[in-house]
Amino acid sequence: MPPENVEVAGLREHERLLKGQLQRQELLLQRLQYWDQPADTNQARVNQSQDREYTDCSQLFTSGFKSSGFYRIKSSRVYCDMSEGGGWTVIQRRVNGTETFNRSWVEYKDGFGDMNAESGEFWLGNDNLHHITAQGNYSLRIHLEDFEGGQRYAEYKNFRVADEKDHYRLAFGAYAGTAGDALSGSFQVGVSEWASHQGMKFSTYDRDNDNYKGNCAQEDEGGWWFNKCHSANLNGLYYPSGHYSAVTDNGVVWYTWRGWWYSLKTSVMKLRPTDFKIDTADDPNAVNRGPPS
Ligand SMILES: [Ca+2]
Repeated sequence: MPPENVEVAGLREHERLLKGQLQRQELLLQRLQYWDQPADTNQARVNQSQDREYTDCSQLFTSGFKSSGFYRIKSSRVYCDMSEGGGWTVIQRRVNGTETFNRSWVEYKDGFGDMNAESGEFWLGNDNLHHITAQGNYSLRIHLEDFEGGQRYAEYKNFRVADEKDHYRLAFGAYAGTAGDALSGSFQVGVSEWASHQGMKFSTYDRDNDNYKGNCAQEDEGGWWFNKCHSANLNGLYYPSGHYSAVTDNGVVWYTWRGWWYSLKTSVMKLRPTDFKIDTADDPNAVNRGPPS
């Protein structure tokens, strides 16, 4: 073999080795990305394109991912609720009290809870809330259930969470729904001054940013946008049955529906761009009506 051919053969061999290494590293990388995935929710994510960064669940929905489950958007793992028109990025879920929501500033910042089970309880994290809502105009939809089988919802336009420097300050716009506008505290004259959550900073037991001489997060046992202290606290203490008595109103509270002394069974908070267009053909909940025959 002439020397130049030996050199080419050597380079080819080297190329083959490198390609093999690359393939193995890619596989490893893929496995690392999915290592925390339970088998049953793997499907949606595995099929998710790796070369595209989704801004939220609404983009995934319009890209053809129509089943609820865990997905990846930007740098975080999220639960997408593809019901109720689809495209909802879930930011909070309480269903059975498995997870404690009385957590530190850092835990609320990064998020906590069960991000594996389909109905796990979690908080997506204040940094994530900020990053998602800084991308555009988002609506917040809150789904609530009591222990008697009742269901209500509250929706707010222009939901926005500031960054950590501004203590994850809350802003929201017009209300619509059936649960009442507890967030603004406008249900009763004179109440909003101390009960409104508009413009409030986030507080945790170890970071008191509220307007109260004491520490709302400590007394009410959860992190929230407390004022002095609240008319809604969906991160409060979970009680196994609705009515409760305590030194203070520390339950999972939505005042305008069940009052301060009833702790709700279910709370789900989720986000979607306000201008999201629901295509009824895409809506898995829509009743399919064929043309008259
Ligand atoms: Ca205080």
